[in-house]
Amino acid sequence: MNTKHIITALLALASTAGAANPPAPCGAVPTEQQIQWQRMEWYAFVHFGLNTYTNKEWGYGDEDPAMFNPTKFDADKIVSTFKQAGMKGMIYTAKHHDGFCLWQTKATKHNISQSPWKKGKGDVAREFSTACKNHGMRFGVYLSPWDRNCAEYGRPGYLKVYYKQIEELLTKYGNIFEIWFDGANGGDGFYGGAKERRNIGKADDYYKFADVVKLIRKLQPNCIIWGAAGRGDASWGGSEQGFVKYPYWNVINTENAANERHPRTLADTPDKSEKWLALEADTTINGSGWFWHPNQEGRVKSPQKLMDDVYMKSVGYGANLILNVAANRDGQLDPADVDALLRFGEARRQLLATDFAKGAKGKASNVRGNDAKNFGPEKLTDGDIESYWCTDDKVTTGEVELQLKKPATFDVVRVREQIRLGQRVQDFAIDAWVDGQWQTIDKEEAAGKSIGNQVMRRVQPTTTDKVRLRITKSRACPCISELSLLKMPDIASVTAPAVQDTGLAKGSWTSKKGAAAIDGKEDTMWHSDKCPASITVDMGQKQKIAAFSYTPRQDGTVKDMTDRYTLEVSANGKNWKKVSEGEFGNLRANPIEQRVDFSPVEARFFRFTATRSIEGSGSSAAEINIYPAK
Ligand code: FUL
Repeated sequence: MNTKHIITALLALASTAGAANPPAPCGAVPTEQQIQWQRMEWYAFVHFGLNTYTNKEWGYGDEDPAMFNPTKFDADKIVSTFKQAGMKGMIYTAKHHDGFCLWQTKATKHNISQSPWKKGKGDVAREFSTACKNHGMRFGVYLSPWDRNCAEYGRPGYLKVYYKQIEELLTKYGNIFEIWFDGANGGDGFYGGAKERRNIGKADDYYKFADVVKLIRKLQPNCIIWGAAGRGDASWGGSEQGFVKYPYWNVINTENAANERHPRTLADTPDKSEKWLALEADTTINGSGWFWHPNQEGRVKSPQKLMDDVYMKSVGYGANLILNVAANRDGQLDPADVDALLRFGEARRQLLATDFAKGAKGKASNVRGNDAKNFGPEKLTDGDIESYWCTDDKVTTGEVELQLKKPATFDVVRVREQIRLGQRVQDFAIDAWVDGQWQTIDKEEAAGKSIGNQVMRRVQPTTTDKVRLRITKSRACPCISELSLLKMPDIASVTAPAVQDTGLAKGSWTSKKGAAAIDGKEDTMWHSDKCPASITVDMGQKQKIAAFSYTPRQDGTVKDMTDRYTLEVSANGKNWKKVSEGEFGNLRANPIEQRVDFSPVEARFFRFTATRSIEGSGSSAAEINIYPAK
């Protein structure tokens, strides 16, 4: 038998040995909603209300609604700026502590119907939620429990008002991905003219957060509840500067949930009172405060600071980041804030664009049940966040050596655990093969403690083709889903990308078969087993169009990936005219959005036909955009 035969025989043996079973979860695990939410990474906060006009951070509750008149407010423009920065959604302060509601509510008279804007018919929550829907962004609301306007605040009567507000926001504005209950409470206020101090005692008892959580679960089971005295799904990061403390643990003891300490601690052995409570770090891009202020010029955080002190210390430590970009009195974002946001967004995009470990071969000290197919070391580099390297149950330490395809230079190492199975790792180290020996490269303070959804460790700039991950302490067998090697761009030289034309808003488009290709989400796709295959889209109204773009499937597969097409248009859905046909090049190596221009034409309908696929006999498209004629 030569070596090849021995390997074939061993592989055959391994396959008859059967697949190993996945390990049991360890301790508290996240809900599906928490998992999806943690994968969002970051989104915007927009503080915009009467404080915008009074130059205050907290309104007393007697402010005049007549001040609110943002004549240039354009939700679409704001939301597309966030999208361009790479954010995944936004949360709007529908009611701040001053009690003024910026949607058409029946719960209190102190609302936007009293303002001159749009003759009292305006609804900021509605405009933001529609814009988010049109751009494939998620929408959430901030609803302050503390209400300095309501006469009943501090008494049981207020709860009816407050619950009604929750109900309205969660039933009239589509999917709400997160509801934010600020912790600031009690104290003095207008309270319907009483102008006194009201003390609510323990917030959890007064607001009855247990009931609030039940109500929200009933109305929108997928909504992440922030705050609510630790009864929700996520809580405060512990600073308003946008960082969390490391090591950061998702799993905490329920008794501590209401009064968390930061950094959190993790028990060596899981116990029944554990709860998965994710963290969100919050901060504002402009140093002048959460609301827009006339003196905010020159106070915006630089892209470098946003990367070093905010992003790397929130998302990089495993938490989510909510970054506030306030709208001004016209209802627009401050250009300096936007510039910093887009430059930071571009730097983040560049940081994450290339993973030098992708596809690297691996050797592990232990593989669960010797089942490399399901739990082998190469799961770390397959670009699939769900698959993971895992050891046998009793083995709680271990290492993986990765052999890169070619030497690379990197200075950030990202590691992810398969959090569906709990948070396990308590200590790890990252080494690189440099000058003929292994050197530990993670030199940060508290190097390599927690992992969770992800950690990004800054390491000394290293050039090598061999990297090693060592798990030195874990509550149970480690389940590591990814290891990535990234390079931080030179942020000072990153420029904001030219304002991207995102195409026509797609919120009111319809398509029988192709809904997933026009939903604004690249992680969903239209798929057909056949090729050629078509999708027809009704854009709702006739308009002059001059280009379209196609984004191929984004799930890492080339099977059934369409690379030849025809595009036809129609005014009535019956008579069709071909406006373009051709090939999308280089998709196998670089499956990105490709735009095709054609001669301007009036159309209400378009039909995209996939006429060839790179591999397989089916068709697919992650997203199709249409661009108006200029
Ligand atoms: C704080 C509030 O008091 C601030 O005004 C702001 O809304 C911030 C996000 O949370 O606790």
